[in-house]
Amino acid sequence: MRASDTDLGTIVAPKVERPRLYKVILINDDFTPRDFVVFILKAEFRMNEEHARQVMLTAHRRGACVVAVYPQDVAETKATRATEAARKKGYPLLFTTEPEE
Ligand code: TYC
Repeated sequence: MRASDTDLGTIVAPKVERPRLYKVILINDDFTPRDFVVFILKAEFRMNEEHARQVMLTAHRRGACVVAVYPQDVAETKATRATEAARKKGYPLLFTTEPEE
């Protein structure tokens, strides 16, 4: 215990760091059917049809789109599950993760 901890005149604010958040990013490709991308976004990221279609179209037009932001373990698990679901169907669809600034 430090002397300052017992000093009744001192209020020590606990330093709580927020866990860093990670973006899940959807990457465009020329082969995965649009409807399959929408299906995966709804299934893995719990999006409704309209939101899923908007995200899919943004990735299609711009090359990539941020899908959602989560703690690192959740982001990596979701990106891996979604990518593997596409592989099982023979599609090259890719989800990546990167830390949020
Ligand atoms: N570009 C694909 C097509 O034209 C559709 C697609 C959209 C694929 C977004 C991947 O992240 C993606 N069939």
